[in-house]
Amino acid sequence: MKLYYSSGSCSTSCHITLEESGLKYEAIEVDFDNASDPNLSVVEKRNPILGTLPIFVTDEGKQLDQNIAIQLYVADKAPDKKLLPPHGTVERAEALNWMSFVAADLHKGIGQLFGAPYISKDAAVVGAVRTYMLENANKHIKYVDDKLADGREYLTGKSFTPADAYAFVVLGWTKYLEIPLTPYKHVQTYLGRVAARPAVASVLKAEGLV
Ligand SMILES: N[C@@H](CCC(=O)N[C@@H](CS)C(=O)NCC(=O)O)C(=O)O
Repeated sequence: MKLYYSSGSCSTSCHITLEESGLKYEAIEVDFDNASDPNLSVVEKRNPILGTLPIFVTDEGKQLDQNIAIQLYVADKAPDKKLLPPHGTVERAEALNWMSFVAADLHKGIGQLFGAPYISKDAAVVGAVRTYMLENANKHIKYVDDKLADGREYLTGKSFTPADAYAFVVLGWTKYLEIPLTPYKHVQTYLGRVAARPAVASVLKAEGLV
């Protein structure tokens, strides 16, 4: 299995889930900030319209390019690691519910702030857009904080799932976007807990993020 990722982006969550799975894989960095990175041509060839990562290639040569699908595939390939509850259970549906929330709501709610400076050359417009986006981002962070307030260790309860890998990465963007997490004590504790997992620490190191 081969994962193309860019450091600290949502594709890092696939990297974490691969590392948590204990399966054999190859992780290849693509540096969007370096126009001469030869791996940029992989993105152009494999995902020409969207131009996004992750790009994941199975041992059979099939390609996946969506975080949820990649991580479900990896989790199912390593059943002994119990990264997801069994098929057909409501617990699995709950994990997918979280994956869906992170991909569709949290990722977009926080991630869109990276684009705010490019919306207009007019600083007042950028400021107004940022204010609007911040409100939306905070709403989604608060949703997570409220859920964690019941003392659960991970999003679905006691066990780490790929939803945690994905939420950890996306919530981590708040530091680059200058979104204070001070009002979100449970999220802060949660991020520390996930960061302390050996597989997560190892991926952060491999990607040069610590
Ligand atoms: N819907 C995709 C989203 C993928 C995505 O948005 N990737 C971003 C990084 S988080 C990307 O590669 N953006 C291109 C860039 O940074 O130039 C998924 O869930 O995998």
